[in-house]
Amino acid sequence: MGAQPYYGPDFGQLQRQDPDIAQVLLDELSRVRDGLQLIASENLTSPAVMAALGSTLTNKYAEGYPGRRYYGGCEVVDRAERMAIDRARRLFGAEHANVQPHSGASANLAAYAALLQPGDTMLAMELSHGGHLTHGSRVNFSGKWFDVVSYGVRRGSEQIDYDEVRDLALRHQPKVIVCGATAYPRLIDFAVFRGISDEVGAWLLADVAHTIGLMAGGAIPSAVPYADVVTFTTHKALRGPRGGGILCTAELAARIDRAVYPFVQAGPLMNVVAAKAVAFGEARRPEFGEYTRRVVANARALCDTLAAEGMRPVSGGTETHLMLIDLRELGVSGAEAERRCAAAGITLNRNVIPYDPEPAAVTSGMRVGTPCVTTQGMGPQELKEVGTLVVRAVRDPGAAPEVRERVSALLTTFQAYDPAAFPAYDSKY
Ligand code: DSN
Repeated sequence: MGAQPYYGPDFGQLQRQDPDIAQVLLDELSRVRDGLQLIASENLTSPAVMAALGSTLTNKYAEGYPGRRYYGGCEVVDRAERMAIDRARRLFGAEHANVQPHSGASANLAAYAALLQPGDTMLAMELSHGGHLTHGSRVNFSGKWFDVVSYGVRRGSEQIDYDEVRDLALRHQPKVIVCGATAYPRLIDFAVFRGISDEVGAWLLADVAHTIGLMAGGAIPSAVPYADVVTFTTHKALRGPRGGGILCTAELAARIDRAVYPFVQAGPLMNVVAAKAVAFGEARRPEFGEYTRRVVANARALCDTLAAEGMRPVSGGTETHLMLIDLRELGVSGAEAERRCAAAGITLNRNVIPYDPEPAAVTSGMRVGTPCVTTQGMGPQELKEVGTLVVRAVRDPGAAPEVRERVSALLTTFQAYDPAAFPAYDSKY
């Protein structure tokens, strides 16, 4: 498939001035268009979001907050940040929003800075059971600066062991309890976490980087009514620009704002803040709600197909946008499955599974998600086909050329960034 730039008259200028980088952009667009994107944390953001990102707002220094900046000339970008804050608050029903964090990791760093001192105790989900690096991994600041106690999933159900969470909380009296995960296919019971946090007098921090989009669209229950602080990213199922954000109660608003700026970050990326506002605006539309419900239905269809073909879903299924597959019965490592899928034009990632005997570079599992293919317009019927292609690619490396052909055939109808076949960006938007 030929790669055509999908937005902006400036692309010609880039091609003339810097053909090497222009070629990288075109090649990446070809890579996305020519393959199935099944990485659970990625999406295909809209041309409107792209336009905000590629704007002169990238030039503006705006340390501080709207109306309280440390630079002149901020009156225009102030409007973008106010709109982003206002839209985020209304979208999620939150008392306060900070839209400046550069990423989910920066949002977590700021949230911890607002609530903890170095050496304080926090309770969070073990990375190898689906948590995140910033939830206390020893190789991350969170594991170095705080006294981290980890909870995991039960061996049998492979779902969060809420009894263990409560026992650990009672024993260790953490100042913060973190819930939320990056490789957990089930819904999280925020009410139970709230109850445990209240019992031990801990702040409840919900890191819903993965699921915030599904919450925005109403496909799954929101963490906002339960958590004191909610950290999130804007580029996953939410389909906005790469970035982070924080929602919190009015009580914590000033602490969170001071933690983001000036404690953790200096100048906000105002083009990204404007793009976040665009994405929050898109997410308020009924069509986005439909999209998120379809993401979940598609994940279920894909998961059922994989399970029927002998790929065991961790925890027995999915209630979100992602599934975690245990590959041990197939005798294929996660790393090998990732390679075999790549050879067949399918992009996904290896992932540790709970109690994984293999190291993170190898793993016994793979993580598969549906935000991208759903944005491309695919439905449960296509996801069944995707499932059979994934199984074929993983089981038989020799089938790669045939799978690639079938992937291409599917993508002629559901091409990324093709206005003619891209319902998400239909002109009615
Ligand atoms: N890298 C993200 C993910 O893929 O889940 C988490 O930071």
